[in-house]
Amino acid sequence: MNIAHAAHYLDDAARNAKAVEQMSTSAPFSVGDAYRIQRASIERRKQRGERTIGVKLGFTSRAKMIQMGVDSLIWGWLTDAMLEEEGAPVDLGRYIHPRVEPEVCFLTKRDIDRPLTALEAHSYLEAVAPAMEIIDSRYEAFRFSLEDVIADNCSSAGVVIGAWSRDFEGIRNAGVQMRFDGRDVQVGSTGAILGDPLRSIVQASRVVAAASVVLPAGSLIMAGAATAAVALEPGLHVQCVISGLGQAEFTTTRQA
Ligand code: OOG
Ligand code: MG
Repeated sequence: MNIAHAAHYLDDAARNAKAVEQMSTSAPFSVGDAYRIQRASIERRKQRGERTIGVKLGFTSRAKMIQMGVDSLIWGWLTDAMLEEEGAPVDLGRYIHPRVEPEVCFLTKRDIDRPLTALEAHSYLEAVAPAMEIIDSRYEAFRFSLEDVIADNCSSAGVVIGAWSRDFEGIRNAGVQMRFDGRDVQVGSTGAILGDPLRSIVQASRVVAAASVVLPAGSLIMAGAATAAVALEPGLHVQCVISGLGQAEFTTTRQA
């Protein structure tokens, strides 16, 4: 596997919003190489002026593992270019085949530079918010192996974050609704995320420490979707409501 070549291939697919063939079907590669490709593609983004603002976890719920047929926890990078303004129109033109999923987002207040225990996790957090991730696999038909999706920065494409709160207890087992135009399209519980979304902090600390990365204070951590993801189309009002925590919303458009 040529790491730089693969990173270029996936980065171009993202920039041009044009799907490409899965890589692992023609040339299998390791999970280690997949993370090397991911890292190299993030370096390309940084060279264009993007800034990393945190990390996201994937496949932290059964619903997501079943939907995508992958059952290992994965992680990827979030950059400032992925932030979509909450409450505002999102232009789907820069996406290939976007899907939205309901998530919980954490904001850290201390550097994370080692594996944390569940008891410590709390003291590393500044705030929590209802959020949505817009995922957009760069692979045709949204189909991939574990290695493919890691190399593709775990389908990361867009993030919408609602109002911040400090109610870390209230999010442990809260009802989750994803709504399109006021209709529920997915319902679930934050408890579906690793049994407790606060565990995503423990998991995130483990994966970054294993990669010898320090996650600076002020980083975002997306805990992973509580339900399966739903395909987006233009002209929708999209809302994620988390009981007791609040909501995040956006509308979709497609500019010609
Ligand atoms: C991979 C990303 C998974 C999550 O929240 O589980 C993910 C994908 O489903 O394309 O973001
Ligand atoms: Mg996600």
